Amino acid sequence: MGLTLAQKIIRDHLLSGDMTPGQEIALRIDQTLTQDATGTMAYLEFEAIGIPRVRTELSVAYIDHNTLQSGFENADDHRYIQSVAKKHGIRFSRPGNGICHQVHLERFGKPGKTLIGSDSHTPTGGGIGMLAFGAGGMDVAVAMGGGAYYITMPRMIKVNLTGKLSPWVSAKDVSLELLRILSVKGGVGYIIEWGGEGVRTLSVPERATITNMGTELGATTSIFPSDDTTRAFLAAQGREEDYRPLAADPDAVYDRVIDIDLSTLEPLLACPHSPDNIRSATSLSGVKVDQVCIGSCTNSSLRDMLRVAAILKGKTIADSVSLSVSPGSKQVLSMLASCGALTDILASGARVLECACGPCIGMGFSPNSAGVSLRTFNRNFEGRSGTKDAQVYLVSPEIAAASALTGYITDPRTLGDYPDIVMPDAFRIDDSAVVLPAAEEEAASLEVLRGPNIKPLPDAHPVTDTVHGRLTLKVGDNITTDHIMPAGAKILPYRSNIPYLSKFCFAVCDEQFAERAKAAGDTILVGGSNYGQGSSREHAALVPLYLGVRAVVAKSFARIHVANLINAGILPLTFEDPADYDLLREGDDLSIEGVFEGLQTGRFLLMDRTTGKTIPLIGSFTDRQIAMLRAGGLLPYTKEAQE
Ligand code: MIC
Ligand code: SF4
Repeated sequence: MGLTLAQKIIRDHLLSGDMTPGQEIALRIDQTLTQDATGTMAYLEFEAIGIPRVRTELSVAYIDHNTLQSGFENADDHRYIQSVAKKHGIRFSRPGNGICHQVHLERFGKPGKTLIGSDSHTPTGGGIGMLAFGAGGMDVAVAMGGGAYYITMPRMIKVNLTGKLSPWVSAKDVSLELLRILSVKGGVGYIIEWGGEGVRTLSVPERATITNMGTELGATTSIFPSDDTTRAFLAAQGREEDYRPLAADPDAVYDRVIDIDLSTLEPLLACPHSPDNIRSATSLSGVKVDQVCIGSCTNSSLRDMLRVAAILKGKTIADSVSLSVSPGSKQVLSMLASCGALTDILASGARVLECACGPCIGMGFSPNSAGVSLRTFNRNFEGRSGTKDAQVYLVSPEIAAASALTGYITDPRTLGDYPDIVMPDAFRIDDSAVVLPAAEEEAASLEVLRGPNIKPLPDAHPVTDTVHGRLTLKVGDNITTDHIMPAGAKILPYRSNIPYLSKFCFAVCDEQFAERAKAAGDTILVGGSNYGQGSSREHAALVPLYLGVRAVVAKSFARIHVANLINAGILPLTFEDPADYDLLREGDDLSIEGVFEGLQTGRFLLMDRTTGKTIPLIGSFTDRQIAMLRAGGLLPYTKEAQE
């Protein structure tokens, strides 16, 4: 029986476990990346492990999320990351060099390699045929130290592409179409492999848009084959030697096959407040727009920016619209400048922002009150833009530019001819913003520069035989990490200061939560299905740990978040019967007894001491996870293993 492309890369990197879906497997990791908002924590953890030099083929530390430096906190964190990178063998991509996923694709990604990154959109690398995963900072720290990355062996979905995209329809619409079909939960437990003859019609940046948005499906990762298009992209980046042809075996077996005929797709939008709330541009045309943002790791490639420039050329945006354009990298920005496209963008009335995440993570450019914001980004969760009542729609660069011109949601096909763009044969290569690490002999004497914003990690709390706590918060389905631990300009500078961050925990759902949890001592949280979807931020586990959360009981969990909970030593359990969720009320006094035995059998009993009800729970853990929970998380576990 043949193998899928992902299975082949897994086989080549398998350190332990068997490749049966549902079993835990350990993978050798070739490359890692971090960004600043999760990086400080990841490097503090790496330092705590105590390995002097990274053992990966390549590790890169990017600064792209918080580049405002509105106080010393952020500048100190950047300096800390730069100094830690220099000492421990990590490349440092300076602020301004671009968004981690875009730069990594351009300069470092290699077909057939494994990559983990402390950012949930690391699967962007799948656009170039990498097997790339988003992970918590601790997992990245362990991988930098040469340790394995553990995942549950996923099932395989093949998306079989036929046909060719029509004018004005682009890769973003392919992603949105798959979100329409599968929903934000539909990819959980799967790797999504893109195949079929339609793949040939998509460039590498278009493929990367699609693998980037696979994260929104909850998928473990997404991947495209590596073919002549990949070779041409790498050659244009001056690194054809990194090319390797890769494809699934012709007789590979998939658990599910989804057919998409590219020629039938139309321009789509994801409506507030979920990436799977899909409607067509035609059906929404005429909705008044206040703000348009173009950029983010989803749609900030040269191809996207040239397209936007061509649509805006010679025109002016509507008076009532505020338009931002953030090119994904220094390479993209400098090429836009040299070909004149930047002038077309500026002349239209757009504000050109730095090559960084910017508005995507609420770092400025929040919409006006109840504003309608069209964004070429990947997430439109409530409050993420920085404005609580904003109506955020996710769109392609084509819809974004067309709507900025008219002031209303516009089906771009109504603009007439699709403007042609010419992609260059060679990209402008200038890696001067990537600072190289020190040589090994010099590294030992280098000092790591720490500022006062860096506070110690919360104390580990090994799981006890009886886990007792108050139900201080009960939340519904699809709770995102943006609910658990919001980001944005006011909070992001404190990513290395857990005590300060804790004030904002769950504030989107309930502003009193942090105070209540602290007063309660220990907490057991209750959630609905897909709890913890979205980002990889381990702060969504570490901050609850700090506030006394000892267990989370939910209908189901998102992949990266459940790993982060275990890494933090918090017990994640699910209801045996999801209907039992309704039996629990906020304020109840809960306890789970016989936890040690439960960890072995996979069965637990939740006692509601307030109502006297007992509720069966399940949780199946590997020996490694049990040891981690009993040690109080991945860090104490790794340290114990080293002793
Ligand atoms: C996001 O898009 O939500 C982020 C900000 O990039 C996060 C990482 C973080 O919270 O720092 C992600 O996607 O993992
Ligand atoms: Fe940055 Fe937004 Fe991409 Fe996250 S989704 S990495 S915040 S651009």
